[in-house]
Amino acid sequence: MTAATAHAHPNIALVKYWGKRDEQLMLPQTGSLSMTLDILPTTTTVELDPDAAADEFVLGDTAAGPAATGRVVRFLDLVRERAGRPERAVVRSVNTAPTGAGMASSAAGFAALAGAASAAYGLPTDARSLSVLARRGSGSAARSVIPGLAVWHAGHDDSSSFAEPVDAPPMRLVAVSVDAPEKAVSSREGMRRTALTSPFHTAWTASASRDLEAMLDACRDGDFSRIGRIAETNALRMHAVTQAADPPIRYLRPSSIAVLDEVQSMRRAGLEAYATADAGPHVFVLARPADADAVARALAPLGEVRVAGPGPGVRVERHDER
Ligand code: 2P0
Repeated sequence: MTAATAHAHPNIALVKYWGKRDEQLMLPQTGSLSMTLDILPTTTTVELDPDAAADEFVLGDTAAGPAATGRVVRFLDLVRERAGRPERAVVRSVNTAPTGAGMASSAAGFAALAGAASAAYGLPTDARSLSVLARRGSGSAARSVIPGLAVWHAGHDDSSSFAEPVDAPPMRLVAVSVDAPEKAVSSREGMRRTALTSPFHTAWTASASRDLEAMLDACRDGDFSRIGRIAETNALRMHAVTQAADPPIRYLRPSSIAVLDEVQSMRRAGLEAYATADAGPHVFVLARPADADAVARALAPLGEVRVAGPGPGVRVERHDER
């Protein structure tokens, strides 16, 4: 039997991905930029079993449900096709993100699965190959392969759509998990509905492309204030385009808005911080390292706070063949 284990972390986009150009290949309409975090890692082991008739997916201590298992099996089918190997596998994944923290994302999960499956089936494990492969499981997983700040190039075909590192000034993200129900509309469905029905969708893709260019400039200049302003504006534009869908999609809850308001008043009081939020109610606040604790203290009454820094990319451990 051959087995491999990989570790990966969640990432939060500072310029968001919200729309696919090709659902089959998981090509995004626009590029995006994110920070891979140093908290809440996922560890995944893939063990090939030549005698098994089907793949098995164990999440934590229990067998995963049919939807999650189906996504893993489709991903392994792609790996088997690329590797030219037929073996089925047992996939064991341990996610340290507590349920409801808003970071039980598929990004860390598919980045770790791409790493472990590539090593187990004998595919290349360099960052670019893993980023291309992880993308096929979940778009944002392409970015969790990369440490720290990562730009995911939209690309024009399978091999040109991958993430790579970007230099940026030292920053922290304060995760604020608010008290609110989890999203009712998945990102995948949300993106689809937005593209099909939101009259602002064309404006969104144009502005997201401009935001990415401006963000890359700001990162090159090491300009924290500009990075923060672009991130907050871009996030609110993403929420605006989803709210204009039919039926409307609203991910932000009153408890999320309270955090956005508090971040604005912090700035007025001279503490520089900027907010972003994904397809859920939780808010992530960008701060300079020296300000992160003060920002976390100010936001603690509004939710459960965790201070995250830039984290490592995917790490692969190959096990001995037995
Ligand atoms: C992002 N999100 O850039 C955006 C912003 C959520 C809001 O990528 O369909 O799990 O698997 O490619 O990557 C979440 O969507 O969606 C996401 P699929 P994914 O982080």
